[in-house]
Amino acid sequence: MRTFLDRARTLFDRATALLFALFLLALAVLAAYAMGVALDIAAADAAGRTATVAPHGDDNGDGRIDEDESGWDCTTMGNRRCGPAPAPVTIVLPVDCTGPGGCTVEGLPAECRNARDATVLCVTVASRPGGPALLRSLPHRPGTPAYAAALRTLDAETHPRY
Ligand SMILES: [Ca+2]
Repeated sequence: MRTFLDRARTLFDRATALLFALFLLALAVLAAYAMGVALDIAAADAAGRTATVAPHGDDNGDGRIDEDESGWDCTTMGNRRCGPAPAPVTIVLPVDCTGPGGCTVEGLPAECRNARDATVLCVTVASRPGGPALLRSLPHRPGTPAYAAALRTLDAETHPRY
C-alpha cells in the first residue's frame, strides 16, 4: 500500500518532468525563432535589399572622402589646414561687336545677361557645378549692387577649397 509520502513523491516527480518538458519546448521555440531571423537576414541580402552606398562627395567611390575630392572640407577634415586655392580659371567668351544693336557674347549664360560690371564673376559662378541654378535663385535684379554682392557671396560659397 502506497503511503502518502510515496504519492507526494510521485506527484513531485511528475511535476518536475512536466516543468523540464516545458523548458525544452521553450528552448526549441527560441532556437526556431533565431533560425528564422537568420534566414530572413540571409534572404534580405540575397534579395538585394541591402546596398553599399558611397558617401556624398566620394568622387572615386572608394568609400571614403579623400583630400581633393568634392566632399573634402579642409576646414573640418584632415589637419584642418587649407592649402592654397586653385588658380582662378579665366573664361574667355568671344565678343562680337560688328552687328547692329551693340555687342553680343557667344556662350554667355542666360543668367549673366545684363549683369554689367559683374559679368565676369557671373560667368565664373555659372561655370561651377550647379552654378546656373544658383544664379537663377538669386532674388536680386542683374546689374544692381545687391546682385553683385550676392554674386560675390555665391562665388565664395561655390569656390572649391582644398
Ligand atoms: Ca574617395
